[in-house]
Amino acid sequence: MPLFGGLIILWACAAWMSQSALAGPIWWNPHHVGGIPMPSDFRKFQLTYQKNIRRSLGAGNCTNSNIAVRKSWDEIDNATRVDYIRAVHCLAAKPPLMDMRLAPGAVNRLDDFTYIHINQTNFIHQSGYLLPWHRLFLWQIEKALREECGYKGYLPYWDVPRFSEDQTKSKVFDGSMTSFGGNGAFVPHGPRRVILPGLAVRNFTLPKPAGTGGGCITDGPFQNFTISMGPVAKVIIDPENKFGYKPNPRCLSRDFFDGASKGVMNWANATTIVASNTMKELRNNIEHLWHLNSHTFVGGEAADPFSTPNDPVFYLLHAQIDRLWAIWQGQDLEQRTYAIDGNRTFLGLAMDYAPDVPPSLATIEDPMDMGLGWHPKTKEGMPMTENGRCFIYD
Ligand SMILES: *[C@@H]1O[C@H](CO)[C@@H](O)[C@H](O)[C@H]1NC(C)=O
Ligand SMILES: *[C@@H]1O[C@H](CO)[C@@H](O)[C@H](O)[C@H]1NC(C)=O
Ligand SMILES: *[C@@H]1O[C@H](CO)[C@@H](O)[C@H](O)[C@H]1NC(C)=O
Ligand SMILES: *[C@@H]1O[C@H](CO)[C@@H](O)[C@H](O)[C@H]1NC(C)=O
Ligand SMILES: *[C@@H]1O[C@H](CO)[C@@H](O)[C@H](O)[C@H]1NC(C)=O
Ligand SMILES: *[C@@H]1O[C@H](CO)[C@@H](O)[C@H](O)[C@H]1NC(C)=O
Ligand SMILES: *[C@@H]1O[C@H](CO)[C@@H](O)[C@H](O)[C@H]1NC(C)=O
Ligand SMILES: [Cu+2]
Repeated sequence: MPLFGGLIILWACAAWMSQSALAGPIWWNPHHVGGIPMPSDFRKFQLTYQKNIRRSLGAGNCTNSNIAVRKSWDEIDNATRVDYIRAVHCLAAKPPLMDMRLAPGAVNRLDDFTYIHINQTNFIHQSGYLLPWHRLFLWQIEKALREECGYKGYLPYWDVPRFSEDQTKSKVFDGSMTSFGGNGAFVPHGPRRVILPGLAVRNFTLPKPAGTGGGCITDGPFQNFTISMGPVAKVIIDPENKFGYKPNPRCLSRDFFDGASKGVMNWANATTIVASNTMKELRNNIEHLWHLNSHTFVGGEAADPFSTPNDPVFYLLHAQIDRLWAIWQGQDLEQRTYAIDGNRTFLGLAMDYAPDVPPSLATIEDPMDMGLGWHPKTKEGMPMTENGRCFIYD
């Protein structure tokens, strides 16, 4: 049992195949990917999902020939990785579009994303909005990378289960200039409990296990990256800067914690997730077997439930979560696309700053706040090939 396996408090925030005939139209590179190959039981779910999505495409704008294929970072080509990293730096060099009076620490275009994630954290984790909100969030950054910074590919995902035994074997974290960099420098530290501000429960805390880093990352293209907002979840909350909106320029830190990956975010648990029978089961499995663990594994900035998008790997981490939901939905698009489960707030708790949000069950008609004035209904964030969305995961 991993250290945190029994905790009650949980925040929310492929290159192998046995039958080549199954490859279909999906791009596939069987070489040099490494890690633990996808087992056939998971592959079965993946193929059903891909087949059902492609069959569902009609004569609309999303077709079999223009559908975006979101691939594993380990399987895209080097040039696409270089281009993605370039585009992230490009957004980091652009001014924010948001009103900086809301958050003087929001200094670049990436911070527009981090800001709204902080602002919405207590509604979009451990709630019914977790999956649809993050789906639209990912779609927005993918669009910004492509339209504002000329990125030619689509959002990649971190192939977590393939590298569950040693994530540094993945090209996501191998420390090369085409990765997101590796662990943070080792800084001696123990486990801590941090307070999640805003919940109307006195000092609601989240445990943070001690990993093997803790300091600034020392390699890769984000080595000298400066982040500005946050941290938000802290041992002591400063009432003058409760949500970390003030500028706080600093390096990107990580704190790899193997206990959240090894024997946890493996193929068996990925399969348990996509094999869930109901939406309630799916959401519970995603939150407890995967979502918290993937943030906890990376640690440092990525483990702050509010300002976690400060770590550029956040988007690949959430693309994997979105992919697991997509595969589950794709087993039965008719029954599952709009399935929802969960409360309107974090664990149904009241918030000290939003007394008029009833902490009741979320519905697909509820509006969500995506930032910059966009308030789509929850149901808009659920399908993958409608409302301007058009993507499939390989
Ligand atoms: C990938 O691209 C980077 C940057 O251009 C280069 O340094 C590296 O050698 C390339 N790696 C491979 C495997 O081609
Ligand atoms: C989020 O932003 C709204 C204004 O758009 C503000 O009223 C609210 O207090 C903010 N919440 C947090 C947690 O920052
Ligand atoms: C970061 O800064 C150091 C010191 O100036 C430099 O040696 C290193 O190459 C920089 N790394 C990147 C990825 O720019
Ligand atoms: C909550 O945490 C603050 C420090 O951030 C501390 O001063 C206060 O005593 C704590 N309150 C309770 C009820 O534990
Ligand atoms: C799934 O993850 C849990 C920890 O969240 C772990 O205890 C369990 O052994 C894993 N299941 C499998 C089948 O590996
Ligand atoms: C939260 O949702 C559960 C069902 O998922 C429901 O039983 C409970 O009443 C809700 N809590 C609140 C405070 O509305
Ligand atoms: C579909 O394409 C048409 C023609 O290019 C365009 O006018 C319309 O806005 C598109 N609809 C969506 C939902 O993207
Ligand atoms: Cu989140």
